Amino acid sequence: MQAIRITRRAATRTLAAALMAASLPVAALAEDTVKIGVILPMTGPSASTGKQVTAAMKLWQAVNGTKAGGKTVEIVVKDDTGVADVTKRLAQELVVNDHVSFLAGFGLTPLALAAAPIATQGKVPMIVSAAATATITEASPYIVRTSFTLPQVTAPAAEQAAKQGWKKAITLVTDYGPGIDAEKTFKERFTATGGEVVAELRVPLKNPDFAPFLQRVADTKPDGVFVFVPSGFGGLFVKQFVERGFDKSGIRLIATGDVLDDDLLDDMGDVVLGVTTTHHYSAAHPSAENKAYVAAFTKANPGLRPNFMSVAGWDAMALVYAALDKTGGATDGTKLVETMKGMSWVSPRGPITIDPATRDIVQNVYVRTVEKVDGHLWNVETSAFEAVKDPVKAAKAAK
Ligand code: VNL
Repeated sequence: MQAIRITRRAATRTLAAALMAASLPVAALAEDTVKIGVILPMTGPSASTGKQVTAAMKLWQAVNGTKAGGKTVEIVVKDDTGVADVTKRLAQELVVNDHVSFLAGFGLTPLALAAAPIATQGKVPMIVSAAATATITEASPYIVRTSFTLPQVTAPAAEQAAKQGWKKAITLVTDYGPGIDAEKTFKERFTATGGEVVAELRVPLKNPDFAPFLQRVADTKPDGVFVFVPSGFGGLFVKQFVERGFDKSGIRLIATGDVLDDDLLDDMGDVVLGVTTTHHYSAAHPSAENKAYVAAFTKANPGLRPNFMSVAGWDAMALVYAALDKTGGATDGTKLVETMKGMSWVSPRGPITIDPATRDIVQNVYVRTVEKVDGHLWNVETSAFEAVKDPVKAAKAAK
């Protein structure tokens, strides 16, 4: 006992001495450190989003180093547990106590909206690198988005349905912000092609059971069903779709890329071969930038394929670094947001720009088909709509 106590005391003294010796450099270091407070679902049904985004952010630092604008960039990750109130409290703590210069992450729309007032009050840039309801960027002038918007990726899906000869469609979406965006956009665009949406079905976000909704689809017999579910839920949807024999029913399926998410795609099975989706990122995107990204991501995270959430995290870091480089490390939030407006770079997904008018992302949207390549399932891009703006904001601006 005695020996242990002595050892402990000695250890404590050594630690205290070390801290004292280090105290000057530590204070100086704090001045040179810029913190990004990252708030994401790290547990619960959307945990894959937290995992993908943080993995990409860490990879960015492993590849590009930790310095930007002469400062050391430090990432602080917090688990929002999927709850809006928790998100708001964490954002407040990160701004007030941890003095973060950026907030980032935000996996689900209601949680991003809960944090927006904190960004505004604290004048802290809030990089939304997941949530995708069109209106999010309007919730604070400090929000800049590196993910996508549902109207942006859904409009091409409706055109694709018309091209496949659909006359009657049903929409089936998760019942909250991004789902409603997808439902409205699909209906507007599909109707414009002369088609008709004969039923609009909304599935709860919590504990979804698609079976009764799929029964409605089977009974109505449309030419096809358009689907949106958030990242992480596509596996369950496909399972229930197949269980009800839809793959053999003649009823077609078109979805946003959230449904055939790269995080889950390879485990969905051959039943999804040939399914068309529209989205801004596929791990199969055939550019040199993306090949390097996928190789580095997979090496750093064995068994994990990067999905569209990851690439938004990667680009959030690209944006933070570019902004800090441009301000020479100055962290005034208003100035940083101004600096970000209009920035353009080549992402693993293709060329992207921060729209200076809306702070939303302008990017290519790809039409993809599931194919088997070397024994694995991939969303293979077959065509692209270039430099697509969020159509909701573009329509508002045109008025
Ligand atoms: C949202 C939109 C979330 C699309 C998603 O996955 C997604 C959102 C978590 O805005 O809440 O794929």
